[in-house]
Amino acid sequence: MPTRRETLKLALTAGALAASGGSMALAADATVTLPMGNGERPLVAYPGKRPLIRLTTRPPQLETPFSVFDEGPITPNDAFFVRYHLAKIPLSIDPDAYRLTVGGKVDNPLSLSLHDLRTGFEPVEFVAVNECSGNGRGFSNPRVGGGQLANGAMGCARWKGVPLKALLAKAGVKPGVVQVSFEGLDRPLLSPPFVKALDVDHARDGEVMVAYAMNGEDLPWLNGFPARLVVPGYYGTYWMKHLAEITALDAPFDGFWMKSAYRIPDNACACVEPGKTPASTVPIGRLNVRSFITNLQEGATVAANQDLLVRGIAFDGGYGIANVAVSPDEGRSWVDATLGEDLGKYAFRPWTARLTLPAGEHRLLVRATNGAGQAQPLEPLWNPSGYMRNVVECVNVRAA
Ligand SMILES: Nc1nc2c(c(=O)[nH]1)N[C@H]1C(S)=C(S)[C@@H](COP(=O)(O)O)O[C@H]1N2
Ligand SMILES: [Mo]
Repeated sequence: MPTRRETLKLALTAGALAASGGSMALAADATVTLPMGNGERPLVAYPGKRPLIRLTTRPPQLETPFSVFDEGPITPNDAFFVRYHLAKIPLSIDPDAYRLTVGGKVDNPLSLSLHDLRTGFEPVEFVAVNECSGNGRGFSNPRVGGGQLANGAMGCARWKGVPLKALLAKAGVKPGVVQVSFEGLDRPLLSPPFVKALDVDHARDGEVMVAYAMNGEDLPWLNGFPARLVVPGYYGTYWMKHLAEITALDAPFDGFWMKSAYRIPDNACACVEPGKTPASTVPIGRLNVRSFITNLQEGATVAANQDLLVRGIAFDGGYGIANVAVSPDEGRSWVDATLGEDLGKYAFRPWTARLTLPAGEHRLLVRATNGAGQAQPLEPLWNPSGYMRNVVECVNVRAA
């Protein structure tokens, strides 16, 4: 049973959502200008969230201000980005009435309460990055359609929940099942329902989780209360929020969001010549390796000829970060960074490096290499959906 405190919190959250008129179009506190054409965005505090960069109102889509990533390798719940596709997001959920069903080609269909999820299974816990496939899409050149995101559509949290494997085992997946599909409580106005699928072996790998806690608290409403899928190492599109239905399928799922959307060029770079259309595509999969400088803002002035601490984060799709290097001179030379606390192979890995810059303008670069030897490209790779951006990032500073 949810505690009195939880019920109260939920009532407050639902009340705040309803008070905002269902569309949740809250007033802006301020604006920010992202470094891209038409980059002006309002900063808006939604229920359970600090002011975040608003991309759309219905459904709400919120980006994390980049300075948050300098606070540490765990993204606070109130700063975690929000992405939805469908106009009708749930505005009230009764935690007592909520049920997660496991059905389709199974021997014993399940209907589980939140209480069942919390107490009926051995919980697992790990830290993992959730990144939207379109993170950084707004920097695509030539530009592409879709949400014009800067790099704030990512976050790293400690997730706790039930291994999907345990739920599927309890339901008894029938022989011949090839995929498992997932649907949440949000509903479309006109578009196809948001349903995603994983191959059954992936679904049963013991790592994919139905999470009911995030950084030691209930999931924030806008991040999928009361339970969501966590697919470590994979792009956020598979991390179904407000998870309601799990279905075992004896044929590959061919709904719109698998067959037509979230597909990448079927080649090693997931890229094509800018402006071209790929010959064939496959569903998006693991996160590309990325790294960011977090403590120096674009255009910052730093002290010349003195020890300069450069700090940031790196992550990848689960091979782990092997190396981070910083270049003080646009890539002519590289200085190895020192890797910080290891929160697990799916987590943000903090790093620090020390540079001494002579007086003048400097373009600092950062590049990560993962445990599989994959490194970030120096030139951006392009695809028509602006997915999987992972070019070496730069920050221009002036030493004086
Ligand atoms: N129910 C539901 N789950 C969803 C989505 C959605 O539109 N509806 N969007 C997905 C996408 S594309 C991303 S990037 C992540 C974003 O997770 P977040 O909003 O918690 O940051 O949620 C995924 N899960
Ligand atoms: Mo996404």
